[in-house]
Amino acid sequence: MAEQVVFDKAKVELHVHLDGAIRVSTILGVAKRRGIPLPANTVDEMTEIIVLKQPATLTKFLGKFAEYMHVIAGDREAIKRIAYEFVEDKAKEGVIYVEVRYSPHFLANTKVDPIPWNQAEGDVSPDDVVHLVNQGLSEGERDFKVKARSILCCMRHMPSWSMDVVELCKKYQGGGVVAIDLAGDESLNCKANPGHRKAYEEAERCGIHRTVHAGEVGPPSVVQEAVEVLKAERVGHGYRTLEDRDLYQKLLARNMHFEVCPISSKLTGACDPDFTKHPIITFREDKANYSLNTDDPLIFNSTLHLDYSTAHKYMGFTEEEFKRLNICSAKSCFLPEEEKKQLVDSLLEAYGMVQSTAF
Ligand code: PRH
Ligand code: ZN
Repeated sequence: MAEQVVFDKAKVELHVHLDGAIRVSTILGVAKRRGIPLPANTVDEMTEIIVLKQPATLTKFLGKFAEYMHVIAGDREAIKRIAYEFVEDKAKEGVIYVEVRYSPHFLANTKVDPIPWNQAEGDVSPDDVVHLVNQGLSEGERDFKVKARSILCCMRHMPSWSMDVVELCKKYQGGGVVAIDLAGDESLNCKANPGHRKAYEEAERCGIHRTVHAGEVGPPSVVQEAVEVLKAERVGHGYRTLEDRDLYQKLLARNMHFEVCPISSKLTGACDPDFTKHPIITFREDKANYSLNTDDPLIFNSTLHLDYSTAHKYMGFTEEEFKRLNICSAKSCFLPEEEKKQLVDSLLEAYGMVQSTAF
């Protein structure tokens, strides 16, 4: 999809999945090296298979990961490489700080129960995955001058993994992991299982930051549960919050951060495909705290520029609003306070908004 660059300034991205942001050329290259057959041999043909072109459902969208995850999962070199290349791709989009998320279990191939992609059992554990991703991200940071941190995802359909996920967050808290997330199919499995609840309690107890995919396709009650039970500090998507005025007002008053993903929300069927009716317009009018994000650029064949140009073209977003929402994003990121302050300052400087202290 060709896109126009409407905001060519420093940006912060808070909601993007590592396994939804892999280069098609890397999938093909790794498959060839590992001797894994794929239904296509060229980038164009493989793109055609992976990409969602028309609005579908969240369930159909989530099925797309199965087209290629078995190629990357369980391969040390590939896992590190996708993290490294991810940082390079973000640098090209003008991102200066990114929080990238993934499920350590989905990229492992040890006896994870059940083995996610039907691949052969091997010796790459979820812990190894986190270590490899951290390495790839930090080498990317060094080479491309983008600050990259990660968020580990629990999956709604696999509550038995959630305690492992929070333990990994604790273990790698100083190694680049900043938060826990709950992703997956909210349409099939709305209420957070006790396994997820326990993991989030432990996260809060240990000072691990918390975000939850909620109100993307699920009702406002899922958002309420995310905030009140799971103690989410940010909401992934959160569009359907608007259906409950009281809840929305309460979250506005608390300055809750919504991680908005416009292109994603159209193609997963989460929102009306008519962008002029998008919930982000209400968020903007109410001066809510939200970010603009890609979610899964591989599957949507998109870039962050496309999300920005869509907001500009169909929703009347201005440069001023782009600056405001990026400052909100920086203020809502999961970095330690001092680093967060530095990030906010670097945006203010990049936007020419620094108050001169010279007399
Ligand atoms: N909504 C819910 N789950 C999502 C989304 C979307 O924002 N995008 C990715 N995912 C899930 C996929 O199953 C992916 O494998 C997993 O999150 C971890 O990145
Ligand atoms: Zn997501």
